[in-house]
Amino acid sequence: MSVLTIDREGEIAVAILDNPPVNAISAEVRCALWQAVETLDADPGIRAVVLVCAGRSFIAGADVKEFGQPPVAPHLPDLVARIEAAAKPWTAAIHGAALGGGLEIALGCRFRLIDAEARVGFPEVGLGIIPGASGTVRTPRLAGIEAAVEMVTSGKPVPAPEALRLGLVDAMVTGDLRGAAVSYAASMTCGPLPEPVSARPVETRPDSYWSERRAQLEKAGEAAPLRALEAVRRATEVSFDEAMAFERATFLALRDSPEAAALRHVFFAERAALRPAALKGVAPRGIASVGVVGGGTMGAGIAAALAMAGIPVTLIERDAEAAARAHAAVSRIFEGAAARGKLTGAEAGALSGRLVCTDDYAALGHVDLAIEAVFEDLAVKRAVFDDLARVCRPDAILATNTSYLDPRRLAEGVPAPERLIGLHFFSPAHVMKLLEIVPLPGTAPEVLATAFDLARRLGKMPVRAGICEGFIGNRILKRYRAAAEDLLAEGVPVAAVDAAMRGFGFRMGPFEAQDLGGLDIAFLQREAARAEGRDVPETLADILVRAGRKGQKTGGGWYDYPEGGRMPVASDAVARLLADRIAGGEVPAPDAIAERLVGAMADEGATILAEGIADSAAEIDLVEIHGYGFPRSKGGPMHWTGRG
Ligand code: T1G
Repeated sequence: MSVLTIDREGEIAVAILDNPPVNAISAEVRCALWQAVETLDADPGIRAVVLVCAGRSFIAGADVKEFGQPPVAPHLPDLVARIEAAAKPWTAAIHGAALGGGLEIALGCRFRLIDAEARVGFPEVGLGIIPGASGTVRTPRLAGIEAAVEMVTSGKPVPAPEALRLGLVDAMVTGDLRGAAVSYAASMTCGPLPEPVSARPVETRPDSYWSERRAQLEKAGEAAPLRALEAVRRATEVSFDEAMAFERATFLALRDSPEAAALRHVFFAERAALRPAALKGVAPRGIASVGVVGGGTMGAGIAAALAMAGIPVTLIERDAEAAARAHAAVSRIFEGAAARGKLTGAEAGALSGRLVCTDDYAALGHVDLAIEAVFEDLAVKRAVFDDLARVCRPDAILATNTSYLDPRRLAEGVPAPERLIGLHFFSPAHVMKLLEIVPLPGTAPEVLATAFDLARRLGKMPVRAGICEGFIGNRILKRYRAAAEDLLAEGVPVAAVDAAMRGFGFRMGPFEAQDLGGLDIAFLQREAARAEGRDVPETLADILVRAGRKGQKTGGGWYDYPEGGRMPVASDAVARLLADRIAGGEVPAPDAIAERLVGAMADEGATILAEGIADSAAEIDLVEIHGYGFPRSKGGPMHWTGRG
């Protein structure tokens, strides 16, 4: 079936693009559109053309799957120019989203209509590239320089009303978009046509404008937005054709960069993770209400995430006072979301009003799913599961949020084990996207499918993890920290390790992160394992914790924090405490330090993969990106070391 069919409504041709799932611009689509321009230009019975798309959306951009191959003619910039120069003017009818090359094709049309619910944008920087078919050159001519800079450097889509206000589109439609576009094309092509966008003038801005915007973008440390800014600036300072040549050269150079390859890897990995092939055809259960046991940091965050996704929540605490504290904690999360503009004040108030916090377990009698998020202790969690088995419906799914315990031990004796599952949220649970989903040996496929469906509703990034200590993420974290301590033992200063990992793209290095979170958390887990008789070698962190150095909260950990502040300084005390564990040695270059630590993460990832704890290297990358701050533009440890 052709990707493009032509209907006729009187003298108006309606070109219907149908390239599921999102009308991406493949080579076939480019050829079909080019041929349509030629054919319709030569058709004496046609006065104008309307371009509509079948399916859920207008064109979502160039076909990212083609990026690894040499570009094939007709190239998109040439197609956009061909549409713009068509003898029969084209009108784009945008529904869903017109993104990247899709918006560029629309800008090549003489008119643009948009459905009121649709959005337009240039997400290219999210793929480590910039618009490559006139987005940085036509947009400033149509919507002005400030709007063009914001769109191409942020990658954020613009809703229909804003697109209309900016002049990106000519009319906004509610209802029959195709009919409105045909009428619009028929009426607007009776008289003189507006100038093609490429022929319109563009303003200029002083150097100070560009240097201010550059300074803002440099803080984020990503290359593509800076290159996009350059391209828009060039569009205001040289001819249209020169600007197009600069944009195209910049796009092609970035498209072949390691960062762009990494971001494409993540793009496809995320989509595959949200809909795992193993669950194809397995219908999830509906989750209409959820119980959360435990109103501490994790429980409150989980309850907030559920409530903000529109799922009624009942939170259980041990007594009325603790329940009230939990209600206040969750309400503060809603208020914080409102302060950041993610909710209105009224929405935050309504969510708080609907949240049920109680010490009465019977309140969980109706829930479809109950999640325990109590203290990380086997006996405490086992008791909660016993209570849940007693009060919840016999078919209610029971989940544990444990991060280190073996879910099989928690589930011993719980009736209907097929409904048990691990849902490992990351703190703060209403912010962190990663959700490790840990099925038990007897977990029913529909329960697993329900967990993935819940993750999608929460806007989380779900990854199936097998049962082992630390599942995927915390197991790699342990290896990462051990490798960092090995560098210390070789004489590399704490600050040099942290600086190297910040330079690689992490927000914090391994030592400063431990100081922030507290060294004692992992210390207590090692001590518990030792108490069970397991062989857990002493770590350098153990020495610090035993000396009372637990991190920022005790005024010192790997660093000192003088005057109770949060500014780290190198610690003589640490040097003394570890003196007999640290040999002298030369300090490797930052890249070598990063290579060593990322390599250690990837080595552990390879073992995790071999053991079947993870289903793919790409999912290990997603765990590290969405749970541990691995820089997205490096693709994850497996991708970056060539194992992804
Ligand atoms: N190319 C190829 N496949 C794509 C695609 C694309 N651009 N966009 C989506 N898909 C696939 C996706 O892999 C998934 O496949 C299915 O479509 C549904 O996607 C020259 C150079 C459009 C908002 O970056 O943001 O144009 O897993 O699950 O949640 O200047 O997809 O089903 O096999 O995300 O409804 C710029 C990327 C490209 C847009 C829809 N465009 N896509 O979201 O569905 S570069 C983008 C999205 C460019 C020009 C430059 C979203 C969506 P599968 P989905 P969704």
